[in-house]
Amino acid sequence: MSEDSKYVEHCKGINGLDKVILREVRGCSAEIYLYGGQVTSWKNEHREELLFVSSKAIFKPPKAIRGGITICFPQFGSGALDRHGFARNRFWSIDNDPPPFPTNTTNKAFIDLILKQSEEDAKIWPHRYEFRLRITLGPGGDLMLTSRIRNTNTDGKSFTFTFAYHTHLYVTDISEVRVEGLETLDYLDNLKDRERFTEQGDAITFESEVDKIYLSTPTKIAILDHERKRTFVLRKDGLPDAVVWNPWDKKAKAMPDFGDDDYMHMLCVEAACVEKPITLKPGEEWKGRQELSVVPSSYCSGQLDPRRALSV
Ligand code: TA6
Repeated sequence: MSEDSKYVEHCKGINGLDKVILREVRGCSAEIYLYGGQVTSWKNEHREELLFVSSKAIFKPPKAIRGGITICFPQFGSGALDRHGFARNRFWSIDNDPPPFPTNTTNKAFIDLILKQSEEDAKIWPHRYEFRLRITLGPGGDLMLTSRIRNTNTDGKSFTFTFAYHTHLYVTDISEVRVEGLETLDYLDNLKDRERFTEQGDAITFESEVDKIYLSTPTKIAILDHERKRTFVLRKDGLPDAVVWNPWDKKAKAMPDFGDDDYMHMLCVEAACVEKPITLKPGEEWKGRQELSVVPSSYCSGQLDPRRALSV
């Protein structure tokens, strides 16, 4: 087995869709479908799944795969285009000749994907673009996604977009999860016509449907899975906002590609750029990065130690 294929394997997944598997020496892994440029699995060295994919997810175009990390581009949420844009319903290609990567890295387990304007896109979004996505599994099992979007219009036109890494985290029991780092921030409530509110001062917990866009958040957010004594740390660059979503029971039942009880084991926390859309002139490039890592949670009389969670 060649050196590279020890870290990167090209294979077929569900319904024969092209898939890439990244592996690291300690046993961690990540799986990516070229359909949607979507990460659908991220496992730690104990082979435990860290991302949620719905028990009823459909792996068949044109439907988006429900779970993992969905790429929302060029539109987050509702708007002139279909919900969350078209990148999640397109077939991405392997980018065999990516421009030099901004950061010097020794990582071996990574894949470069590329999405360019298709005839289909041109009918609904008349802009030429190059979307390069590098997905890296670090030696420690961290999962990094770096997007580089360039305006390649030749007609001198700028284009504007919103963006999100629609990340579905697997949690043991949603009612035992806390999110640290979004306290006291302003947010737009998607359940109230994006009306603006200010979050409470304590960590966020969950007991009903939530669909909020937190504005201008810190670059580090912690998601504490009490049951599993595990903390997800989400770091982000170039993505000022963060979306938090759980459909709870009623919405879960209403979604055909979502199991009725799936809401108990998932929480979406999404590095995003929603409030202030990004505008690129021809030749300009935008970069947005999300890094996920897992640390053990430390306890003291049932209370998680937030300082520790956000200090890593
Ligand atoms: O990111 C949260 C959200 O925008 C929610 O409003 C919810 O609809 C979710 O995305 C799923 O959207 P989808 O279009 O995939 O059903």
